[in-house]
Amino acid sequence: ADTTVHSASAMTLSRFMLEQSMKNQEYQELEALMSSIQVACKMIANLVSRAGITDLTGMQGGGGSVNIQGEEQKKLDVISNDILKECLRYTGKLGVIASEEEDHPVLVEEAFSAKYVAVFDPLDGSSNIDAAISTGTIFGIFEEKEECLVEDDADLDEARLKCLLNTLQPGDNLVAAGYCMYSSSTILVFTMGNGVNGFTLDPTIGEFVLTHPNIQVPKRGKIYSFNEANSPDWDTGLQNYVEAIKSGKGESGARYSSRYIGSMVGDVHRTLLYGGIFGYPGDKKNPNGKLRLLYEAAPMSFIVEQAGGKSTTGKERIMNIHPEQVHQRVPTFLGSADDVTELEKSLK
Ligand code: AHM
Ligand code: MG
Repeated sequence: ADTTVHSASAMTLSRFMLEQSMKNQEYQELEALMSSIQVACKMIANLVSRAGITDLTGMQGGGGSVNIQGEEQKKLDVISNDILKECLRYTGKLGVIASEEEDHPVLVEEAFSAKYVAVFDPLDGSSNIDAAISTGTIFGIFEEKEECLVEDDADLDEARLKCLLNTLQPGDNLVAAGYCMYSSSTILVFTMGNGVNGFTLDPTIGEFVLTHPNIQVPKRGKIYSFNEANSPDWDTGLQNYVEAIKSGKGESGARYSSRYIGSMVGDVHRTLLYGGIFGYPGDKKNPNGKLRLLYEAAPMSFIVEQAGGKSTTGKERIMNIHPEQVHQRVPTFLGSADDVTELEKSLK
């Protein structure tokens, strides 16, 4: 049998973007952004895979370095943030970026009045790094609101402030979102609002190739993915829901399995492919849960909805929420449409 892999005919991410932008002019500028994001993801994938060898596991500065949310920063969190920032800066398309690892949104000076705003979590799930468990990069792209286009003679400080406010947009305004998962393979999944496609990094040619065209999340699954250790602090509606699905007393009658990595990208990726429900609920201690709206919950919600699934706080669509703060948290439930609808009923 011929075992040659004909990579020359593979749909690489670059070719995919080229074809998309030939069909639709609007994607032309996103092409440049996607091309720098894919480079950043390749660099981060490489660092993550060699972290144990190159002494990149462990804490930034030997420990003690914390981000604005009081979380300890890992060396790789900081490096991944720098890589993404640098790669995005030179596209000339971005005016502002907001990141989990930056206290405040950062203005990209090279392109003060560019068209897009990027939000990202450079290395989500980084508490898993030291054990070589999957992690990921999450990103979202908004268009800049008009007020940010700065005139030459404008008061720069005032203009700057207005520009920074551009990051506070609801998920519904996202023009693209995606994640790159660093696992047994490196997989980049993204949407530009016309479906969801997944690309696997082929290390033999250094290119992302289309392996998961038009991802559709199954209408119903059999897996739930929550940090169940927090369940004593959950509200009773949620406790009852999980009790029901694990004992076969839910709507589908199936007995669900539990899977939880503690890495949102991995848990959401599995939910997209196998179906079921992933969540980080609010609880007595943390009423808004843990996940950040702008660069975790909203981009993932866009992807899940584009794949035919649902995403909610339990009370409203996550994509509807207008952020008030860059690092604002939000209770998050997403996955198969029927599973999320069933959960919503029990929360009422
Ligand atoms: P991080 O951004 O600091 O890595 O935290 C986010 C991660 C998510 O990937 C994951 O869903 C969640 O934290 C897990 O939290 P917990 O350990 O409380 O279950
Ligand atoms: Mg994170």
